[in-house]
Amino acid sequence: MDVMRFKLVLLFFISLFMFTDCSVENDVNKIVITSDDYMKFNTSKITVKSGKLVKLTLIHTGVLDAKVMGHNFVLLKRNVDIMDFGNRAALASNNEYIPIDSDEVIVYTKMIGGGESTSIEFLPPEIGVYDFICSFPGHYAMMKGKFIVE
Ligand SMILES: [Cu+2]
Repeated sequence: MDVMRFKLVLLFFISLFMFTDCSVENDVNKIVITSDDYMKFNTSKITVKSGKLVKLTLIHTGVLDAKVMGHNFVLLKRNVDIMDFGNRAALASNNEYIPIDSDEVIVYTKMIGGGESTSIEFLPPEIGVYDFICSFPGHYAMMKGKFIVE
């Protein structure tokens, strides 16, 4: 292979790599949410682009154990009553605080304690506004927000 052809081939692969890298970034909704020992999420509004994979990471920046200050991220379907759901979730300690056989949840993370993090990937639901909460007993009152698909 002569030098010219080698350079062309090299250029081709470099551009391919750059293009791939770029498009991957643009095709993913990368979301990072933090939570703490004070029963709070760092945000009450998450906006994602329709049709693009969501990579959501939940971080617990506190030190308290999951048994006393556990947090998760639960994305609810539309028209789900948060208080009603939250009260039933509180009884489901043996199921990550998700009511067994519930069809009200789009997606949820596992329950984590201080110093831990967890990630999930999912395709967003159809365009609209949804509620997200932490379903640890009593937390939904403070730990909730809007998940907007646009
Ligand atoms: Cu919580």
